[in-house]
Amino acid sequence: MRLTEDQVRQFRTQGYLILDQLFSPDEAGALQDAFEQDALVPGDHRVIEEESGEVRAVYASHVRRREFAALIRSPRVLDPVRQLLGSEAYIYQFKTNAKAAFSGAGWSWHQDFAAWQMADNLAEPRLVNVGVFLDEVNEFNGPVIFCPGSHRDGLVKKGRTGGAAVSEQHVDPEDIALTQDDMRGLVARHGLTSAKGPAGTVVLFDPEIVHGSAPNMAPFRRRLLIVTYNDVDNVPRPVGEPRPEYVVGRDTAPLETTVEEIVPTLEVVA
Ligand code: HL5
Ligand code: SIN
Ligand code: MN
Repeated sequence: MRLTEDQVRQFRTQGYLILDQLFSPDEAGALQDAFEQDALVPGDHRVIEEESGEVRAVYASHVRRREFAALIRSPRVLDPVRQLLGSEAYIYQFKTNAKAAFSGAGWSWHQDFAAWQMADNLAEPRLVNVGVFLDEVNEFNGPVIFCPGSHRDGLVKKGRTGGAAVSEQHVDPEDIALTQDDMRGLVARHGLTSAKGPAGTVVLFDPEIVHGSAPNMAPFRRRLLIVTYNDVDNVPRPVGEPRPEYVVGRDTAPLETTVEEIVPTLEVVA
């Protein structure tokens, strides 16, 4: 699996790239079922929305469910990731942002690398985010909105914004949110675009692209899985205690692609 030159150019200039239905409806169905089960497992890796009591995010499902272990090693994602990084890769973070129907809250405007530089003392933005749509994403259920090309300006600001209640489980984008003034300038320069498509669609995006999303007021949910791969030579050097392993992976061995299927093919018994 290799990206074309055009696709690589699009990723480098715009900071994101959509791969329409990279996974089949059957595969998306298997991932939905696996997530449904995994979202029942309580623990600090599961972030609950204060207002609605609904699940906001679930971290590290790839260590609990074989479907997600197969997904992160699938040549359909791992090959393009290594191509874009030009290096071997490991899992920095694995999360699913689940936006419940009618109530799922939004995510403030932010840049991911601002969180990882601040919280993990990560040196370089040598990561690739792979967003996998577990559900169809449309204009109604809170798609991720990108400020295309904004990754090329580098970090707009460093450190916490202040004001927001700080989550102990993860860095909520609210903690590092860009201001209205920041956004006015960025949008005047770059405009906005959103990532939409059927379940099974994948969006690759840069760790410095400015992004966020609105609440979900539609009667259908929007579960977006995001796998963040890091260059194996760019491991974080936290000052003090590292963050929990569910939020920042510690297995930095180069990932190998697998022939394992997300939906196992049935063996025919003679
Ligand atoms: N929640 C992530 C973390 O590492 C950071 C955010 O979208 C990624 C900004 O704690
Ligand atoms: C979202 O799930 O809409 C936001 C994704 C992100 O910030 O990584
Ligand atoms: Mn983000």
